Amino acid sequence: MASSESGDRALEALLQENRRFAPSEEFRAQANVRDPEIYQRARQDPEGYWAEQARRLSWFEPFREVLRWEPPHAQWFVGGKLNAAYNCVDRHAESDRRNKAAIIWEGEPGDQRILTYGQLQREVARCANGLKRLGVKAGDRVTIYMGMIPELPIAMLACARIGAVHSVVFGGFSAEALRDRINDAQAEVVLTADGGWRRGQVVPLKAQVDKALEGASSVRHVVVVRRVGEAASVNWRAGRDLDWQEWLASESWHCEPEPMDSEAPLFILYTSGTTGKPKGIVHTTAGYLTGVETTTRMVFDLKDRDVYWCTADIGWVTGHSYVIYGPLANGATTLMYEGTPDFPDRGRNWQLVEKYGVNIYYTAPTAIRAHMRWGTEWPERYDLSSLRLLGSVGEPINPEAWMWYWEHIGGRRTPIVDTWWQTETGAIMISPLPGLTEAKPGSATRPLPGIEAEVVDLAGNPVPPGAGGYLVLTRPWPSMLRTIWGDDKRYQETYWSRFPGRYFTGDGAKRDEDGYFWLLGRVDDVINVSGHRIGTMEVESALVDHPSVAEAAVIGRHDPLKGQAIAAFVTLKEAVDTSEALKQELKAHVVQKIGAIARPDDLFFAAELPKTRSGKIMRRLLRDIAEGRALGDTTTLADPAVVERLKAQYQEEA
Ligand code: 7RM
Repeated sequence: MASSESGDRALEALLQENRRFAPSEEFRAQANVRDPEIYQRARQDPEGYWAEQARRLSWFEPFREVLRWEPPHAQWFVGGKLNAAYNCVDRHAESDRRNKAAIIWEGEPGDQRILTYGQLQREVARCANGLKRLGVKAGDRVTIYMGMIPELPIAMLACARIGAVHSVVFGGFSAEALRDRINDAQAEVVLTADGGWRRGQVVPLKAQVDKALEGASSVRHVVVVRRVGEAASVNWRAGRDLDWQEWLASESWHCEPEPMDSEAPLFILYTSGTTGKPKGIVHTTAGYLTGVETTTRMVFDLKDRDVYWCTADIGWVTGHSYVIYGPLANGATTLMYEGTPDFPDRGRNWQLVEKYGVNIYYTAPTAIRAHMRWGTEWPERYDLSSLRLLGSVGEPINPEAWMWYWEHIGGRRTPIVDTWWQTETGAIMISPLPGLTEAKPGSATRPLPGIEAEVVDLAGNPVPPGAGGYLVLTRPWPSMLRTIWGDDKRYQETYWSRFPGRYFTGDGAKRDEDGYFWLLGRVDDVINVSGHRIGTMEVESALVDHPSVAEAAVIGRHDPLKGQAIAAFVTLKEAVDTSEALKQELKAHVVQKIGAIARPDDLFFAAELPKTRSGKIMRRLLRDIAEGRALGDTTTLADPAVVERLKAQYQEEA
């Protein structure tokens, strides 16, 4: 398999890991899921299990059929009608939870806003009316490009309320990346902000939208939230641009939710794949909501009195599912924070935990490693005793980080749930159930009830315990992606052709003697930098777009903090000289094309790239070089001397 040797070495260390952490009696006794029979029950009757979960939602019309599976296309809860905003907001607003906090928001400068379910219902309804006035109808796409401000979930839920399909684009993406996503979705309305706060600086969002819309565009209207005011200079295009406040000033606070088919698309979210073009992952209403409602309740053990905090940005799937839809579907209180964990100082997250009495905290290993590096003095300054459950997501968590998290944040008291899932899976697939599962640091443990996973070899046969292979999901599940927007062929090829009838995750994994899964990272051309997915081809395309570049090969190399770092090997066009200035220019070019998350950490000028006789760049050898390993098999190279020279040169310059 394609997983690197360093991955294998790390895994050997992982499999030596035999510490076990069982939930305390106290936690077990109060847990939402206490009966281990649940796994068995779900396995015997998966459709019955999922139907039972789906019935916890509020339906305008009940479904008649649980699953219609025509591989690789699934329809769940066929014939049902429901509304996602109604399920996340109204049904709580119309209950005793009306005055319960739905969203506790804190801005980076320290301003706050708390929206109760009752208030959220009104804000969402008013925004939905505004969208209708702009002519947005069920099925139309709306692009949302904002920072972490309350108007972002209000906008998402407003779309859901009228059946429009939202496409949230992470505020860190560049104007060009935004343009591609707007064009692909053919959005007619963009909702944005003048800017956002990040480390005391303004991120100029509206200016990026203006750039994205230069030339021809499907967009008729841009609505702008005033977040930073004077701090951003904003150009105004009369007739196209609207001020959020003015836009909504005369709208009614009431709007009937649209009854939507179970299979109506709820949102598109773009994610990186093996080619240069990001994939628009499509999620539908009933299956997605069932998946996130169930997993939030079971994995995070949510209780009505909890304050729950997932630190992800809503621009990523973790934010969609576990900042907004999952917690709100459960009627929970979700905390949303605008800024970064190191502003104004490195104690900001712990200060927020203390200030709001956070009970459940969900973050990424890269963030945990950053806190480790910053030192225990920061968490020690604050009272973290409210925490009762911790979660991890985005990449494999190394046992050292797991232990640090457990000891210094959880006070050796809280279970940790290491949750494996993807944009495509919509919801958590492999994770402990905190009241039942004995955790092993570094393992996501077992598939949740109703989910079936296997590790297989290239031929699709299950591998024995301890052997590496490809992670596949062997049964459809409600929150699975339905297609890639506008490209169903790519959907079929990417996920369902490698192992027909089974979903290919793109991840390598091993299973141990206890049936626990150990994730090994991607086996395709996707890099995971700080829990963010970046396609090697996207970065390569951005580099070769520069007039000086002839060819580029991009790889992910191991990085102790970020998981992986981006290393680019570039050959220049004839008559172009290498220089430090050009190196910086090329990095900046990638930032301009994609966004700061894709900025190469290393950029290396090569005279030639190692290629096979058929002309394929051998990225595996570049990885060996960048990770300082002995070179693997070079016999298929057209000219083995190329890679030897490159290695010598790299060692000299690195
Ligand atoms: C939720 C999310 C998906 C990729 C996935 C994996 C990696 C995510 C874990 C993990 C090991 C985990 N969606 N991944 N969670 N690897 N253990 N707990 O991250 O679409 O952005 O990325 O992330 O490689 O395929 S994502």
